[in-house]
Amino acid sequence: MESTKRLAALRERMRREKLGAFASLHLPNLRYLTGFTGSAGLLLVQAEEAHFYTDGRYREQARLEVRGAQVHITGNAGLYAAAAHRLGRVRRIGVEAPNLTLAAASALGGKEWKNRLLPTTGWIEQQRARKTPDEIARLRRAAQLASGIWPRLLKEIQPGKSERAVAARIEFELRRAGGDGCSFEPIVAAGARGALPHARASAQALRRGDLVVLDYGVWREGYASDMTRTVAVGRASARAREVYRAVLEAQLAAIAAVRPGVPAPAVDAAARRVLRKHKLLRYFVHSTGHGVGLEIHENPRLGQWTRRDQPPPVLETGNVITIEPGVYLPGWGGVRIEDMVHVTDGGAEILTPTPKELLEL
Ligand SMILES: [Mn+2]
Repeated sequence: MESTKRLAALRERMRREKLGAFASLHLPNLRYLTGFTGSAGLLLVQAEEAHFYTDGRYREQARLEVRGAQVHITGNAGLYAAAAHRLGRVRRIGVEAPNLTLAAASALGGKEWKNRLLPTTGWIEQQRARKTPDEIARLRRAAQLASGIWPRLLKEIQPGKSERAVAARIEFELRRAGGDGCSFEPIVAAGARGALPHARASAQALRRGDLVVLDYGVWREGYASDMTRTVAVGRASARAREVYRAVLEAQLAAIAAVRPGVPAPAVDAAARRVLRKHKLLRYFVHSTGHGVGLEIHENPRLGQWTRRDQPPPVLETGNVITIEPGVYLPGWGGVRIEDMVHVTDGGAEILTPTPKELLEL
């Protein structure tokens, strides 16, 4: 049923843009539109019919999962050749420009591919940004699962333990709690390494007085979670507390700015305002957040908006986003605090139940 509605919305747009067909090959979009969870496929949508191409490995899986499209198993010639055959002389074929290689484009569109294929960006992703109640429920359960392992994780935060040991504990506990693995490689960054926003967990040992940034998430029922907390090993220094308070204040200000109809950059600006007041703005080197769903990073993006050719995204009821300001002081360390937030008619519902006061472990 979901797949029928989602395909109907795509077809409506195809009609408006006078497309003869639309080809999707981005796996999260395929899952969204048809339910297919495998690792290779191509969906060809036309006004009256839809065809799903995959290879022999997925014969049975596609039969069980795919809704709203006729399944075809392709031979050696590949997905594009099979779809090209079906397309015949159809013109104005919408393709997902960010996901289509030149090789695939010419296999799909033939010699005339430049004239036949119409590059599109974000058509399905825009639909995906607005979650259904079922998707919200899955995201809530994913966030709860990840938060559920937090108390066990804290036991691992001790002087002498390596960042890698903590990362391994995260992966283990997420699986054991019923997750389908990490939604991205966990970040565990202690001491000065905390100043690298995307540090990989290393062999470095935690030391007393370190701040440790822990950023992790889980896959559950197809949906990702994402959360970050920063804790102190032993007592935190006065400076650490000061920076922590400023980041928490920024995070709360950004959450308070979340409601339907608000441009996403306004939420980012709310976090920046607080950090500017604390003279920490120049150490905030990324955006305030991002949508999360079938992908760990998706629409809407919550950052500064510099484009003049199009308006910024506006938050809508049903968006699920992260709010994750951070401060990164080179040579000293970092603080980031991240929650998942559901945009509701009334404003914001925080999906991440883990408390946010500074823990000294
Ligand atoms: Mn995130």
